[in-house]
Order: sequence, then structure tokens, then C-alpha cells
Amino acid sequence: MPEKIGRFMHTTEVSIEYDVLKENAKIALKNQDLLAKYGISAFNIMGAIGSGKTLLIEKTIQRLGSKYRIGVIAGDVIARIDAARFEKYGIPTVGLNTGKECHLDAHLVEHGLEDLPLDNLDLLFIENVGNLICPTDYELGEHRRVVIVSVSEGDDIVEKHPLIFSTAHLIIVNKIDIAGAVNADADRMVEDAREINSRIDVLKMSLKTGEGFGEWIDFVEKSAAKA
Ligand SMILES: Nc1nc2c(ncn2[C@@H]2O[C@H](COP(=O)(O)OP(=O)(O)OP(=O)(O)O)[C@@H](O)[C@H]2O)c(=O)[nH]1
Ligand SMILES: [Mg+2]
Repeated sequence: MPEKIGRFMHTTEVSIEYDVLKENAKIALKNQDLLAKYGISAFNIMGAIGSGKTLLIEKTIQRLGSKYRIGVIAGDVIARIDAARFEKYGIPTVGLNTGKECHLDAHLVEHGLEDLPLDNLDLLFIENVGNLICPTDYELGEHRRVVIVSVSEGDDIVEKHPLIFSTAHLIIVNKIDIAGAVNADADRMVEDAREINSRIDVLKMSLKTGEGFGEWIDFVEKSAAKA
């Protein structure tokens, strides 16, 4: 990947962070077991601020809401703006605020699950906090990790954030309808993603025109069938 690596930040808190991550991983497994018990397929939707996470979930609810029982956990630093966007579809929604934290964690999601009618759900979409760094290490108990980026973040965004893409099952390159206007090469983003992880599913999408959306729906339904 990037040939020129900058100097890494020094840290003296490695062991503390390790413990936190170990604890998080334990709770994530508990969450996953709980979801499996109810046959729920859970998707952790990660991506930069404004990349299209909420719109992706909203359009998925519109397309699949009559076929599957869908619930949403909406992670936000503050307020319930995205949660309110999901609630208008009349589906079970939990809004989680992370305050100063830039990611959801398994403990917060564990509480979110307590507020959802698990015996009445088939699919759970978890919108993570808009960020391409912090959510990387924090598994939530999801079955599928999805990263959505948009061309307006710059076509080098994938190359600049290899870690989060290396952990994903699916990468979506969104807003391809405006690629020309922002001078971005969407194919470069797809190639960068494949270089990071050759087994990964990558698709180009425009939530505005609907291009690529059918492939996303196929991915969701295939994942649901495995739950
Ligand atoms: N042109 C275009 N605009 C899009 C597309 N997808 C999303 N948008 C717009 O991008 C803006 C951000 O979309 P959201 O779905 O709110 O993004 P988000 O990732 O949930 O944002 P945060 O929760 O704030 O991180 C909205 O104005 C959307 O209408 C797309 O494919 N093309
Ligand atoms: Mg959002």
C-alpha cells in the first residue's frame, strides 16, 4: 500500500488499550451470540461523515421493509437526528450517543439490544459514528462489516485508511453520480480496496440514481440467509 509511511505516533498506553479492546471483544461475542439466538443478521455500517450511511439504511428499509423485520441502532456523537430519520418508517430504532467518543463499542450496543424487540427482528443495521479510524478496532457483535465512502471525500481516501477497509466484508464507493464534478476516479478507489483485501466485495454505488443498489440488496439478503 502507501509507499511512504509517516512516523508513527508514540504511545505509552498500549497495555491499557489492549485491555479495553479485549473486554470489548468479549462483549461483542456475547452480542453476536444473542443475535444468533434470535436469528438476526447484523450489519455494522461504518464510513466517514456524510458518506451516505443513513441514506443507505433508509433506502434498504424502503426496499426490504415489507419482506424482513428490520431494526436500527443509530450511533451519533450527540442528538437523535439520524434516529428520527429511521423512526419515521415505524421500525424499532435505538439512538445511541457516544459523546466525545468517535465510535460505538460493544458495551453501548449491548444496552441498545436491550431496548429492541429481538424476537421480532430479522435484520439489524447499526449506523456507526462517522469516522474512518476509531470504529476499526471495536467489533460490536455484527455479522457483516460494511464501509461506505463517497467520491467527494477524495479518491485517495481508501489508500489513506487501509486498516478499516482491511477488516470489512463489503466496501461501497458511493456518490458516483458526482464523481466528475469532484474530479474523483471511482475505479481507483475500487482498485485500492481490492489491493488492501483481494477477497473483499467492492461495489460502486449512487444512492441518488440507484446504480449498484441492487448488488447491495443481494449482499444483505445473502447475509440474512446465513444467519
Ligand atoms: N449526489 C449524491 N448525494 C448523496 C448520495 N448518497 C448520499 N447523498 C447525500 O449525502 C448527504 C449525507 O448523507 P447521509 O446519509 O446523511 O450521510 P451519513 O453518512 O449518514 O452522515 P453522518 O451520519 O452525518 O456521518 C445527504 O445530503 C445525502 O442526500 C449519492 O449517492 N449521491
Ligand atoms: Mg448518518
